[in-house]
Amino acid sequence: MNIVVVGPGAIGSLWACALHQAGHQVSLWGTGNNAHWALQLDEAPCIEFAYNQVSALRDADVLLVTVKAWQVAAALHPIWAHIAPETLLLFMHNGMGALDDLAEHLSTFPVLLATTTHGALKTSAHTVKHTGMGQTQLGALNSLGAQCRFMADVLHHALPSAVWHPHIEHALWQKLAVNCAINPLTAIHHTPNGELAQPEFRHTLDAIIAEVVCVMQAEQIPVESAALKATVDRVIHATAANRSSMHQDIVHQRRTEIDFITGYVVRKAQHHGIAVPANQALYQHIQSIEQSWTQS
Ligand code: KPL
Repeated sequence: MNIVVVGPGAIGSLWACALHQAGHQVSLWGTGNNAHWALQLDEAPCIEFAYNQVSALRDADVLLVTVKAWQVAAALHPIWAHIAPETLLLFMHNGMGALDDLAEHLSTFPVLLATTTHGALKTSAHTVKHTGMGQTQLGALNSLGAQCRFMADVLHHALPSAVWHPHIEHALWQKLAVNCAINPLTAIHHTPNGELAQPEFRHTLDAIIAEVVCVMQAEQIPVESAALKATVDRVIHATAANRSSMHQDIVHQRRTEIDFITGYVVRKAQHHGIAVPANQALYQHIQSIEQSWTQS
């Protein structure tokens, strides 16, 4: 297949290399000015990708969009005109709500959403490490997307495991809940994920999760409080040495995904008239850190 990866950060680069190794014609689209971009995945030979080629966009069977949630609209704005209507759009990012303002654009394309637990780290502009095996779940955002279940096989063949989820919003909410619990706390306290297993975080973690569960129930997403707590604890242990993406963003003074993680829950809670004080406090705390950079 002709595949363009929009936003070759860590996860985008991992998929670009894996899909190339699986035999697809992959090219990259990003913010640089180069016509080619080399990437090396782990110890595999370096791959030379075509970069920012409009012809690749026009010929794309699949656009894999891996920019951060807050970058999606700006990344797609200059390229809409070049994408053929039958091109499958596959979005893979942390958080929810990034596509809400794009509904009109998206309605004419087959659209899929994906969430992955693979770990990837960009160790330089041209090297990416696959730091943890994971699972990718994908599913349809619209009825055109529902006809594209074959993409689960395409992804699975390139980077197992990948599975089709008939209600992808359920999987996205599960991941959102994990990110609500881990990301802001690790960013505020400057700790690796594993520190959250310490008893002093138990009360706050439980409060965050209980609030997210209430909002999920109001959104009619199937959820079980004890199971979600166990999932969060499992992720904390499995990624104990990692710094969460939000922690890394705060350290490097980059805009975080808070508006699409905790902010999304807070907005949904307001809509349903549910109080979410623990999440609200974390949301405001991260926002105030971000604002302090522009003020100084
Ligand atoms: O998705 C993550 C992130 O850092 O954004 C977790 C699961 C918390 C792993 O670090």
